[in-house]
Amino acid sequence: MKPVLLLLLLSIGVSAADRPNILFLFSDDHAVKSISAYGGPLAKVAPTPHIDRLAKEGAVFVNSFCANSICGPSRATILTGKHSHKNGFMRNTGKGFDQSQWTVAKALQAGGYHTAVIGKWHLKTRPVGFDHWEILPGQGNYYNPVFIQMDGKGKRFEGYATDLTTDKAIAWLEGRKGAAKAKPFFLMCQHKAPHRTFAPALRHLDAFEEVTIPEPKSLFDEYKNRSATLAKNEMEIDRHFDWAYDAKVRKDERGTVKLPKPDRYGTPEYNRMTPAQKAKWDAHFAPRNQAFLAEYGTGKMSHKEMVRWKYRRYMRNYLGTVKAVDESVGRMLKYLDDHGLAKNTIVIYSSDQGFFLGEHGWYDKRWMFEESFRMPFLARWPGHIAAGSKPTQLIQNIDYAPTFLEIAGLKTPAEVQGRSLVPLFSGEAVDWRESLYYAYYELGEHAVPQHFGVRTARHKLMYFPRSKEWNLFDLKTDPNEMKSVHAKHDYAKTRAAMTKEFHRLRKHFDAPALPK
Ligand code: SGN
Ligand code: CA
Repeated sequence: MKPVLLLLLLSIGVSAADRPNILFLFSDDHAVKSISAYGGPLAKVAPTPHIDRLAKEGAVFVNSFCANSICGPSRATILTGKHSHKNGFMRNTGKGFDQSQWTVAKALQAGGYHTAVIGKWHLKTRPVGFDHWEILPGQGNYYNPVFIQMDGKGKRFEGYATDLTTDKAIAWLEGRKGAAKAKPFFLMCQHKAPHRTFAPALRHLDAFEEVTIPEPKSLFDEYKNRSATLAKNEMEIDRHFDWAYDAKVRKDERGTVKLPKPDRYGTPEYNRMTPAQKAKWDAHFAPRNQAFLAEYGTGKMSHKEMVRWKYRRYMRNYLGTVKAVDESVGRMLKYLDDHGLAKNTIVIYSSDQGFFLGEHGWYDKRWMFEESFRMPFLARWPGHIAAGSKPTQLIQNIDYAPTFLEIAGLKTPAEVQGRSLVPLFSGEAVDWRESLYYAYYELGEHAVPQHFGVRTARHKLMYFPRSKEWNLFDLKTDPNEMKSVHAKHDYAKTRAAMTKEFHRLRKHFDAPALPK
């Protein structure tokens, strides 16, 4: 909305309070594959009915991506509408987010919104631009977590992080009073789940025991025909998924059975639990671990069977954590319904990046491959977003800030690099971008190299500076990205066009020189 229009509305009696509320529901590492509204093999096995409600009553953006597939950088991009090299938060390690810069939270607050962030923050420096905040320190914990209060002190709460984050978000809405309540709200409700260590609420430990978990085609990827850096990764379910920390087989449960590596991190989440919580945990895991250990101990379990067992254990826990996130979305939507807020609130569900659920043999994210490059993005805004629509445009987290601002009737500064998604809400054709820029800058965690790239509707070009390798994927003929066609004669034209587009985007976004 233009300021003139806003003035006009105000003069005819539409108060600023009539501006829509913005409820941003967010999670950490939630792969689109584990949201049933996105379809796919897990949709039947592990439905997410509450998140799906947003798709039914609003839109599911089927081509939504991040700019840099890692936690802090994605969050910094959301707040600033800019690529990592412009907001300065290029990797999780480092000084922390520079809070002196422009953010959408500051703009909304200054523009008359009542603002809050609750849950995972992960930007190191304290939130600015929020009237209220209560955040997890760093990665936070699943069980009996500490939340940092506005006085800077940590306070421990008994319970499960996803439930507590939801309780606190609802309590903040419930506690809005007086002049603050007269304002529209901007609430970021941000979960730790389903991030590592993939620890479900105790009530969900059994939730996926009886279902058959489908296996991705590339679970036993041998990393041929692509950058040599793939084989050097340290995020395989086989070689890196920790037995105690990730797979939940504690050392003290193993008797004489010796498990292969790795076994590095112990059981910090289990150690946080109360005796009653531990008893519930053990009632679920102990018999299953004993059955596995007995079988493994016979020496007859093949290596592949063992990897498959780890994969299923990983998935059941991951999907278990998603179930509580889905319930949280349900509770938030019910709160809006019960308080007459549904109509004038835009609700968005998203997550900081995607995640590998066994594809290429992996857990974790970082790579520009589809599973971790994609971000869920669902939005409901009655009367404004066509119900049941599935926009196919290429969107990215640089677009969220300008979207919030347009919804709020506020101006987007020229320095913002994303575009408002509001024109896509009607479901009609609009003139839109045809490519996305990607940049990953971390320096070696999980042994993923820095890489940069461009994606169009059909192709993806990736550049790995350290090894000076280029990979090109044809997503139509090779949706699982198993073979680079960069050196193929048939792709000479595409290769030239994609390379040109890569450099055009780098110039457009004023990206720094590529590392040598
Ligand atoms: C932690 C995890 C990693 C994960 C990073 C980044 N290890 O370091 O597996 O890749 O976070 O995740 S853990 O032992 O602490 O769980 S991010 O979501 O914060 O970017
Ligand atoms: Ca994350």
